[in-house]
Amino acid sequence: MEETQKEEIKSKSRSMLVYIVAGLVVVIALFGLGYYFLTPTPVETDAVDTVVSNEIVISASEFKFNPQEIKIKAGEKIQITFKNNGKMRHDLVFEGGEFKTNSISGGESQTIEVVFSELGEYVFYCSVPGHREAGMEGVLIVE
Ligand SMILES: [Cu+2]
Repeated sequence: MEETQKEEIKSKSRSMLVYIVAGLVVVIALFGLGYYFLTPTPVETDAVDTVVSNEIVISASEFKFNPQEIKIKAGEKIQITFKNNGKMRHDLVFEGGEFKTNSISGGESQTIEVVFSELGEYVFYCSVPGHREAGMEGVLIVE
């Protein structure tokens, strides 16, 4: 073979390599896109198992809750987000002790899930000593 022919073959095989690499990149990109578009958006496990029909926010400050009266439907799962907008630590405790949050610092929040099956009125309060007496009390009405 002559030198020029060899050179030609070399350059041909080089450009073929470029095509193969480019092809691979395209295929990988398509797989990536397909994966991106076909993969279902992840759903939080909770959202699948549990239908949260109500979301309530109760905020606390010195020394009251807002709102102080809440109405919910019996037997429904209720998500209560307790926000401490005050400066001191506060918590949210439902009388009976079945549902309560942790004592959290000002600026923090905690979400709990509650279910009240029995109709009635349930008092909630802050269990930090002295706070309930100072006015941190409210009522949850289950209807
Ligand atoms: Cu408190």
